[in-house]
Amino acid sequence: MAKKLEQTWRWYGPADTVSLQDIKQAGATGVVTALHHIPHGELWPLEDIRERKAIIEAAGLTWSVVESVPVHEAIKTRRPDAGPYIENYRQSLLNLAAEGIKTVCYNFMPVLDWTRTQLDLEMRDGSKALYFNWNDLAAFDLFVLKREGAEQDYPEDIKDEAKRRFESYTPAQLDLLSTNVLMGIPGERSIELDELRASIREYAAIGFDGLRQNLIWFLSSIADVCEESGIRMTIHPDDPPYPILGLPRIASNKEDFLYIIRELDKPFNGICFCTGSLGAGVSNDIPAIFEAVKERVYFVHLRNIKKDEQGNFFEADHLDGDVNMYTVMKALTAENQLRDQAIPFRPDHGHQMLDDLQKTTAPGYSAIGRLRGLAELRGLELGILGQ
Ligand code: DNO
Repeated sequence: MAKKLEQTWRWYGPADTVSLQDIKQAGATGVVTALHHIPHGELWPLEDIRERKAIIEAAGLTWSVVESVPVHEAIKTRRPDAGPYIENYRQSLLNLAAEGIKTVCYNFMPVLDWTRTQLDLEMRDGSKALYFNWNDLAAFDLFVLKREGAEQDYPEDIKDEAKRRFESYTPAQLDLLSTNVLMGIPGERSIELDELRASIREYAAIGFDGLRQNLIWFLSSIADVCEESGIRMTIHPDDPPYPILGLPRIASNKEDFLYIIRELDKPFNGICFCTGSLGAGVSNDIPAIFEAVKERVYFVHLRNIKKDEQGNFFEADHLDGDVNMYTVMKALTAENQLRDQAIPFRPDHGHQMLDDLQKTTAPGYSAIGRLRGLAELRGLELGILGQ
């Protein structure tokens, strides 16, 4: 009998408006969560991990993946004060492993996590999706952030349109654009403009090669702990997968991932294969990337996007978009047959739809759109497995 993937669901913890019961009704068995109340860089105490695990298990679910144990900026930039943050990271991993939670997602994106310019793009069916638009990003970059040298990063047509938009937007629209770009993970804090400016300067000095080296240094610094405790680290791709606001990006395409897994060639050094993040890259061939790195894929985000000629993209329905989800699912289910442990996947983001349109929900993480996504994806898997 063919093995099924593990169906998981991201939960932002007890404060999430989507409950553990909702997750069960969506049909997921695994929970993906993090201790969002702990500031980046601080130690995750055993007690807090136990408490979260107990809440999840009391609901009849399991905590399968941690998304994320955030990597502090001092580590990403390898500042002289990085040492204590590395120590905290190592101990947090040990504490998680002691509770049997051994798949950990993280990212190495400078300062900002995922970036969108709009969180409520209306679809033809009236549902709402997250959206990334270069003209708006440039409007923010050139006229709100006023980043030095930003003019060199955009073609003329985008600069013209950005100026037009900046001049026509109301102060409220401009505020909303900034809020969207600077937004952090729900329950975690957003970045301030001045902080972003300072970081941009810091990363300019580090550059692409420096950031790559910092990542390998970070992984080397936690390697013994991961190997001894059986932790598998999974790096999340950059979202979107290209440099923005002058910040370097090092996990955006096949070459990046091959570099990361070969430069530190140990099984603990794995990948969170996010089809939506990678899919936004104009030259990214998603099935080809999976084929190249699949042995190191320990966690999967299934999401779709639609791009236009300018490279702008919106998040499409899970089975509809530029990513051929059938091909991806076929490769994924085949790889899953080779594993002792089922590969966990989660429906990543979903449209805000039906009753959720009236609710305040974490952007991308309303219940019904993800429930639809998960249902479609599990149906696709079942169809492929033929049982
Ligand atoms: C967005 C998420 C990301 C992801 C982190 C992983 O919805 O996929 O925020 O959790 O980048 O560290």
